[in-house]
Amino acid sequence: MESKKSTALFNEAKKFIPGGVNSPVRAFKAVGGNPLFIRRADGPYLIDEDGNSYIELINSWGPMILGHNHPKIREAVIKAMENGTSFGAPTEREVQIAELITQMVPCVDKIRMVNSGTEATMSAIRVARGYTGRDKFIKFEGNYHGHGDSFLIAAGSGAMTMGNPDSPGVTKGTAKDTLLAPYNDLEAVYRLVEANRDQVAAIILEPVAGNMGCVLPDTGFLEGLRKICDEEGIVLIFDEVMTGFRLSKGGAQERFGVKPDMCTLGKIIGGGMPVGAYGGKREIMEFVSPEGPVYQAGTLSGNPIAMAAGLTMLEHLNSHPEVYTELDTIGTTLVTGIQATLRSLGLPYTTNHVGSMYTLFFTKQNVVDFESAKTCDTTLFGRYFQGMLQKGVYLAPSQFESLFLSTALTSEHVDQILTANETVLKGLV
Ligand code: KE4
Repeated sequence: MESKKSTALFNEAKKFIPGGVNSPVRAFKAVGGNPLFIRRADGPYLIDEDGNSYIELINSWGPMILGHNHPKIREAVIKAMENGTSFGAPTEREVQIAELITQMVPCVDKIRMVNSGTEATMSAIRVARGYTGRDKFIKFEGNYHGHGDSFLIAAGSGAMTMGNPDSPGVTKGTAKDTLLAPYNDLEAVYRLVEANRDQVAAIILEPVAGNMGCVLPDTGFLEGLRKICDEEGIVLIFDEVMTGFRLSKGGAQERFGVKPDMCTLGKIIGGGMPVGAYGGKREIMEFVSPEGPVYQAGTLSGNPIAMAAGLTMLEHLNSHPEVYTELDTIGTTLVTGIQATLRSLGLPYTTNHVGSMYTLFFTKQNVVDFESAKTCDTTLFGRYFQGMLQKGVYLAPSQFESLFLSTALTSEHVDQILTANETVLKGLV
């Protein structure tokens, strides 16, 4: 595939933008080569500046569950634009989307809109601290909750990919209140709670991890955390920025039947526009300013154009539950096909999958946490990534990211992906 224009643009970009990108994982550092600059996207396709078309499985890191450039969302945005782009004042659509989310997401009685997943998680932890009067919180190694200082400790996603899961710039004063446990390790959580009795405000986790690759909760893990939080008066926060509206219309909390006290949302909620949100039990959310004392604010929070895109997306998902059975079928067909190829080639690699999220891990081990994820051969993954790209399939440029499927994928697209997968894996042995 010709990539002259992308390469030229990347060289220009590096003069003015750190690393040439506005988010690190886009730079292809983990897989080698230069990133592709994308001109447009449509359905399951990304088209780059050199005119190459790819079937893509990133979905803009999650939001594009209906595929790119969906007519319903495009038209809603264009229509909203006719009335102006930002007012800095409340609008009807904010009421409509808030009410809809309280109907779709089990734990949400009240919700506050922000502009990213990072803002959502930062705010949720602050509210949990304000509500409990406690300072510390527990996160899990390999989970990524955005780039807020207190989360960049043993963080996943780009932080893990770039080899700085503990970022410089995070002060010791901040880090001391972040307690770490291995994902899926309830005993470790009990020990932390015991050693920090009455000091832990919250436990926050990805209910299905996507940021060390796709890692599922062990049976009983979510239920065990719910029990600990009930016993200890700790706020249980599901970070559903990735899983919200993806694993079901009510997210992981609906799919796994465990209700947190709060959750954070992003990605799909904005239909491709910059939106995050945090919500939860009424008695907790009533602590948020101006109703309560915990301050949080945002110039563009609830932006009318973003709300138009998000509301259209959520109304579609809420009224078309068949989307989720369709995504489950696409996911199962694709992953069982990959597993069949691995078996036929005698390759002992691991696949983790739930609904429209999956990861092919280049390790023989089961991947259940940060340590087992780190056993992957990332060089081999890089060769797989580049091979798939040459075959016209665009994957996440990191071993430590979940892939995402959309309803824009037909059985023909799945066949193309499986054919490319088989050819590329054959070339690796
Ligand atoms: P944003 O601030 O990037 O909107 O959301 C942060 C965030 C919070 N919580 C979870 C579970 C997340 O997955 C994310 C962001 N996800 C990454 C992809 N793994 C965003 C991609 C990027 O950093 O460019």
